[in-house]
Amino acid sequence: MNKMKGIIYDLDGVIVDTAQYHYLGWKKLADHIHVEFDEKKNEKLKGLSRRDSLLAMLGRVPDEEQIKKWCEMKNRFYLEFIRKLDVSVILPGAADFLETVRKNGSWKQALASSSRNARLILKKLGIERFFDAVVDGTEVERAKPDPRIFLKAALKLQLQPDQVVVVEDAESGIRAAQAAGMKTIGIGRPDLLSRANLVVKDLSCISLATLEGLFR
Ligand code: B16
Ligand code: MG
Repeated sequence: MNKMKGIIYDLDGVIVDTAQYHYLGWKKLADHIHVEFDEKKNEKLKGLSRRDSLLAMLGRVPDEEQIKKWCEMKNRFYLEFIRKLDVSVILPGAADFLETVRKNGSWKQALASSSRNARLILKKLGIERFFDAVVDGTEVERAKPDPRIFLKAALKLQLQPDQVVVVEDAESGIRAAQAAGMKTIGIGRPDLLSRANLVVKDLSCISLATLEGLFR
């Protein structure tokens, strides 16, 4: 049996804080098409795919052509906002944690993000070198809470689900990881992520010993 273990990270809300730019992109689209939208409504979009976010924002299902057009428009706005992205969006403890795990050598690391822009963001921030595998929103048909994104990441790491812990900030992501048979660490509010094996504020609050403890 393979002794290696794996960590699969979500991107937005775990490693980087790009949520503010997603919000600004949706807000610009909402203003453009005269739909009411604010930060409170935006909370419900957290972790959803681009298409699901649009439908949640509208509260209805327009025809496919319209969906495509508005998704593309939101993405253009989003890309404008992240054009000058810099390392200040990396969340507390994330870079150090990725580095520590990498150096330790007995863990493989993967990224599993619903974002179709995930690779671009990793590249812009110079952090793609930490990951042995990446699965992004272009590679999966079904968004979280469907477990397939995490199963695909584990497959790329050549690990079984029970050798893997998933780090997620969205409830849909925790559900997806559990459906995949993986351990879970929630990043954020314990009341919202109570399903997770462990909930912490950010990656500065955990160590390799914390990870090992989950497998004992
Ligand atoms: P894009 P994650 C998710 O990233 C974001 O949390 C979510 O707000 C966004 O709608 C989704 O990616 C799709 O992003 O429009 O760039 O494809 O949390 O799964 O890393
Ligand atoms: Mg997230």
